[in-house]
Amino acid sequence: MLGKIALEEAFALPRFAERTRWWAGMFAVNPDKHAAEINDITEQRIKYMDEYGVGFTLLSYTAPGIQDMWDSKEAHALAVEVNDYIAEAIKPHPTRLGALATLSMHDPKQAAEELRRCVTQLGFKGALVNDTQRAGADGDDMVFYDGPEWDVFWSTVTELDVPFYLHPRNPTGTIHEKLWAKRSWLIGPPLSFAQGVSLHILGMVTNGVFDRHPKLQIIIGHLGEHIPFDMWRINHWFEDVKKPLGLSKTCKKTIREYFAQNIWITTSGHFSTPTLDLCLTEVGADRILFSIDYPFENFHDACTWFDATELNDTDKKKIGKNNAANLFKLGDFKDRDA
Ligand code: GRE
Repeated sequence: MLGKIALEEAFALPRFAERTRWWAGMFAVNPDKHAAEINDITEQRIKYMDEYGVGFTLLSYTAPGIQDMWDSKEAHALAVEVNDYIAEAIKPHPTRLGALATLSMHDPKQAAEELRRCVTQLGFKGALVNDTQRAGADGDDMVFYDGPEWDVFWSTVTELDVPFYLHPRNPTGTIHEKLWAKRSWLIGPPLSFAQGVSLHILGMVTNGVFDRHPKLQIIIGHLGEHIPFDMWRINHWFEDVKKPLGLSKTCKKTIREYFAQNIWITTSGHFSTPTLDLCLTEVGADRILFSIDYPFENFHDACTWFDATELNDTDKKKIGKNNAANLFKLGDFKDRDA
């Protein structure tokens, strides 16, 4: 399919070569290739897009990124640097490349203002944040965005009318030490990423973020971070047990309604037809977006899988490009009408 849109696609800052190597050491079989691909914005990336029928890519700063920085001043300064850097880099390619804002999530007001700058002055299409923000004197605290103190931020997101991508990061501090250190092969895509993001998004659901901000649009990757598989059981326990026990005070709608009205899932890094079929049943084609997860995954696997998947033409176009083009209000991009 030509003109696909991909939106969980990472870049790094070339000056952080050592950091890129550290992360690649956990997640890339060929760290040199990975480093070259993640630092490139417009050469190899656009060649792959042309080869595999990707019309438009939305770029975001790689995990764990700013969410790994517990000094709030340093975190904000780097977020601004990253946003200015990528705005400049994509400028010559407005019909091929867009960007999602990188944000320091220490202070809801500051995060809201940087998002506003990125959207209104730099033309960014939304934000991507890597799960909880590390905080505290030694980085052992974690800031979740599901409490009322974040209402000022979510109000700005809905006022700007842009989506927010809740992306995973690695477990750190005491959580890492107690749960993952002796099970380190499970860190990342095998388990920890989905656990982190599903806890966070379901925290937003149960703490009433979507009831207070009914227009808010949140995207999660990896075909829904295990939640679609658990939809029936979550719904059963919310409706039949937790709501009679008090959950109904903060969470008025059903989990399926939040997925229909507020939550999107992408195919990033999860190229399985049986899982996609499950998601089509539990979430529906109107809420699924194609993505790759480059360079942690590759164009070939993502695109040849999606192109060969048997779907009716309408659903394939929705998932491959139309849903994302509408959600991000994209203008012209390559092969939009192909
Ligand atoms: C990502 O950022 O999406 C990612 C990683 C590491 C491994 C897999 C992955 O940062 O998808």
